[in-house]
Amino acid sequence: MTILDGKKISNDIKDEITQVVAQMKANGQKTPHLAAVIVGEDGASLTYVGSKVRACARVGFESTLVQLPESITEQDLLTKIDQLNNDPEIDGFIVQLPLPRHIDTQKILLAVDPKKDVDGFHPENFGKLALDMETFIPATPFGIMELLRRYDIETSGKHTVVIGRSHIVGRPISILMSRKGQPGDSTVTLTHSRTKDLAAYTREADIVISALGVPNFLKADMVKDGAVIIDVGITRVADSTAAKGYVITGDVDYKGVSQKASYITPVPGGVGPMTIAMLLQNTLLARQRA
Ligand code: BQF
Repeated sequence: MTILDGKKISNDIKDEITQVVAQMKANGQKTPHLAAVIVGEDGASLTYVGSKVRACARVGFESTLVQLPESITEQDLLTKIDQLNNDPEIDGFIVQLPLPRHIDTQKILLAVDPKKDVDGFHPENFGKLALDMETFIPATPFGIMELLRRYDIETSGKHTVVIGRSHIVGRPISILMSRKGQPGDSTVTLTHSRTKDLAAYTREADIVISALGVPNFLKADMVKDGAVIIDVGITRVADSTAAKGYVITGDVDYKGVSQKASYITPVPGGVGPMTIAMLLQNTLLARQRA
């Protein structure tokens, strides 16, 4: 069994980006600049944007954190997005999700200039992904593909079972794994909350990608020997013995499933850190395409 070390691979990618940025600066080119918009004070969201801003500093990018109150109106948020769209200094930006309930997320994502949409959530970019056109691949699916690529895991002709049909992970990764190429060329089954006898699918899977958000959902008796296991779950589970009062728990019962897996991502330190690295990669691409 090989642990897919997302922490290490994400550091390799950040080192590679650091080198490219240093060269850009030496050539007198503009430094990539990412902006992150956060609405409200959700603890997990603040942690995530904090990681993104720190990662920018680490590779030599400029970054701007736009913190807006929970009470902001949809119109005022749209105005802020318009400013970022039209700011030549900003190469790419993200709107940290989830947004407060009084704001229509679809309307906000539609307002982001697709050329600066480094999360790849704009419908134009999602459509391009489905059609094999140049786009920004959403960071989490992009990170999963990069892990498979860097560990040289065979995906061609394999049966990949995805659990979860979210717009951010399940749906795009199912498209990417079925596209031509390596990684890709997989036969993909997309399962979800209405799937009957889900274990019948996962037991037949060569590759399982779980993006469900139910701690320890996938048990050893639900996977076949030698399967590749990608755990995208990151649920905070209360734990009074932990320093922060919670532990981050994946969808996979790691202890049991790792006994059968050929490759498996840990949580934390698997897909999560790759997400941050690929956001930086997309920001670099936005600068290079501008
Ligand atoms: C790790 C996210 C759900 C909803 C909105 C490293 C991250 C997480 C885990 C991280 C995530 C999840 C992010 C680990 C960004 C991934 O070591 O396991 C990094 O920062 N993520 C987000 O921005 O929004 C989310 C999950």
